[in-house]
Amino acid sequence: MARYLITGIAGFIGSTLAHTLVEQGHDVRGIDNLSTGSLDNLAGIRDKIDFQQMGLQDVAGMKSACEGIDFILHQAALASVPRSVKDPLTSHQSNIDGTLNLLLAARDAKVRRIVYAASSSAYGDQPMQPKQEDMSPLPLSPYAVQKLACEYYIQAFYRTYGLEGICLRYFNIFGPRQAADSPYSGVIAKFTTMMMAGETPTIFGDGLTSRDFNFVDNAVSANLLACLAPSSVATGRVFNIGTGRSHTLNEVYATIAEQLGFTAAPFYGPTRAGDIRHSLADIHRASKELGYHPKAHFHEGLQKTVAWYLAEKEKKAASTL
Ligand code: UD2
Repeated sequence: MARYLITGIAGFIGSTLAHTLVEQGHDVRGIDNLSTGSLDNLAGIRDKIDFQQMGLQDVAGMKSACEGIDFILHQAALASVPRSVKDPLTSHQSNIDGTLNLLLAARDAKVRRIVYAASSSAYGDQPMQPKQEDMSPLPLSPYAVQKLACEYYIQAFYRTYGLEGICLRYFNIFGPRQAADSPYSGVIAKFTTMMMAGETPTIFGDGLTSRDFNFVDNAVSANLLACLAPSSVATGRVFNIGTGRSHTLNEVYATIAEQLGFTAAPFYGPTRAGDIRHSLADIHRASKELGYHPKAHFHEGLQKTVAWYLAEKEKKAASTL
């Protein structure tokens, strides 16, 4: 039985990882500053994990959090491209300085391996599709720079201190528990909850912008595989964690609308600053070296996601009766 530290455990992906690891009987410690995460996401497992409310900037806290840990699944970040465009300094401090604190603590505590939630935003508007890991990165937004910088830190910590690391470049992960209550929420969470409230979402751009939307269960499996991978691939290597298929925003809108019986046409607004036009993963490296095979497909994932938001709404309505 391995001991895991999940950073950002109260967030969308961190909490999904925690539920899976607890089900599998592992020892789970988690930290979160609850700035964007919520303890509601840990309902049902709160008493089975060692949770501490702290941020990555807490140097002494990082030290104690890393003690006795085998694997760190580093999910904590101030996510969102537009948030980083609006306030680059705050996201820099959280994403880069925070990660460096964690890496120093992990090195000193002799943690076996860190698995890092990197981002497909690193590719920027590279014209070639699908995106392959050995393409030169071309980050457009501060968020993309921050996520890429931490990949380099992970590589440097392997080369200089021998700390094993794997960088998983997530391609637009979606699913249950993704926060929907912020202007920076992911597009699927936002569209679903808006339509459920009878509000018409706005598509930024012409609707032909595309993303490799990947259901959260696939990201969870990638993390678990990354922990099991041989040391020869834990040298700071980068892996695309997508599906190999992309969908336009028009398609996303239409699919969610159909599931909810929402009939209004979308509003269209200006393109968002820092946005990439098309994003599609080549997943051959992850498949060959990690054994990653995304089992959950877009439509099935979207159905589960919409069903989850509907059930949450019912739960909330019942609790206020
Ligand atoms: C980026 C990364 C993703 C992850 C994420 C974390 C890329 C390709 N992907 O996601 O891997 O790191 O950041 O935050 O860089 N949109 C609308 N209407 C809305 C909201 C969004 O049209 O109300 C559009 C948005 O302009 C974009 C697309 O939906 O074109 C997806 O936006 P998002 O914020 O869900 O994710 P994105 O692509 O910035």
